[in-house]
Amino acid sequence: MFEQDDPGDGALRRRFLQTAALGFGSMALARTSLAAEMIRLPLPGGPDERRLTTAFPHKGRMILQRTRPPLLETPFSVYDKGVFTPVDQFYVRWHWADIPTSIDPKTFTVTVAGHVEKELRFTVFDLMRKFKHVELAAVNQCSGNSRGFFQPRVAGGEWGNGAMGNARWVGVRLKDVLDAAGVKAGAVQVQFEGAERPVVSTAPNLKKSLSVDHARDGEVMIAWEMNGQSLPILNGFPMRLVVPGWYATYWTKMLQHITVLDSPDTNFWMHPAYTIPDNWPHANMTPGEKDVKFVPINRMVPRSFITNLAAGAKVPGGRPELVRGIAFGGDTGVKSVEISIDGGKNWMPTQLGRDHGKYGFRQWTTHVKLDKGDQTLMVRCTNSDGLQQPMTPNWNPGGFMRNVVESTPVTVV
Ligand SMILES: Nc1nc2c(c(=O)[nH]1)N[C@H]1C(S)=C(S)[C@@H](COP(=O)(O)O)O[C@H]1N2
Ligand SMILES: [Mo]
Repeated sequence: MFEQDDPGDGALRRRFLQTAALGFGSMALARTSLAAEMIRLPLPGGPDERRLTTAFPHKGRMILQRTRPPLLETPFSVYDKGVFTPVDQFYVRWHWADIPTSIDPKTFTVTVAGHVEKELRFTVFDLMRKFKHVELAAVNQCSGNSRGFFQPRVAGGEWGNGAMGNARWVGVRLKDVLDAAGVKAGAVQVQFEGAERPVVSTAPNLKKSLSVDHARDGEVMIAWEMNGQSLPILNGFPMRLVVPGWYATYWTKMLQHITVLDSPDTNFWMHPAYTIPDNWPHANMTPGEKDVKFVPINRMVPRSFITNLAAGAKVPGGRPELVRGIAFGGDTGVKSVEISIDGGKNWMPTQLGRDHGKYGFRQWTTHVKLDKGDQTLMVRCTNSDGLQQPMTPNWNPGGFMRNVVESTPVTVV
């Protein structure tokens, strides 16, 4: 688990305030950078290159997908450095541009209201003091991660594969917080809302809901720390929801309102937004297909990637070459990761790295001996429920839940 001496509340509060004082709690408008540095990120239908930016507060070098509201993608080489994604290169996604630029954690509160015995209100320090701390490694992945690879192309942020990240999250159980408020009989869902607002007041604010049972499963948490740092403001300072195994649309940042509902949430962001064809794990349909039933997106599915070789890499042949990468099981752990060098006919096992918990990235390594010429490497993850990545890509109008076996073409010299 977490290699951290157990700081008392005072120490935790001091550390939190220290990182907050470094500026994590406030944000100037992105500095405009003049000379644009580019990175290759070829997508079917283009573009082949994207702009890199270092203009965002507390963020290092990121791929700029959109400035306002910010969409920042993690450059893929970052995933080769380790199983936990550096906080300053963790991807960023916001729906609405009116994001508070400065938050005082001593006064910012989250309220628990709705179908409860008593309404409660907590600062992040109240949560630290009143509830047991928990820690968990989990992958935060946007529903539309890899959307840019969808063919035919669909509307939305045209992400490459960098709208995902793995962190150790520290916080409190949502269950404990809900229990303190006392969920009344007849409650069906719990709704979450952050502190930002749409620029146009008629646009619907982002609200997402989980079933009461899910919200109280003891794993969903309100986190204030990722990978040993307080959350950067763009990742939800001072506190956010962590929903292990579920797509990040539910991971409400800058969490301000928790509302227990006694009837199902029918707001736009639950339906029709963020819905998938009702055939999990595929979330698949034919473009133009009629009468498809759509349901809210939910559990993640397994994925795996090569991280030390990019498409088009030149690899020496005739001797065993190291290939390594990351995988995750989705809503459960990784059982195995296999590699194929013959277009998916034969699969060979790889060695899995340390298990940091079933919801996190798992590193894998292997050696392959390749013949000279153009070759394609493929990796495939099977999760502990036996669910395996498919060989054909799915399609849906949202560009959600891509998890096809990825191919990496290389030239063996
Ligand atoms: N308050 C708030 N929380 C939010 C969102 C948002 O727009 N506002 N977007 C969600 C979506 S769709 C994603 S993919 C994740 C992104 O988390 P990150 O920016 O920390 O990587 O935040 C989720 N939580
Ligand atoms: Mo997302």
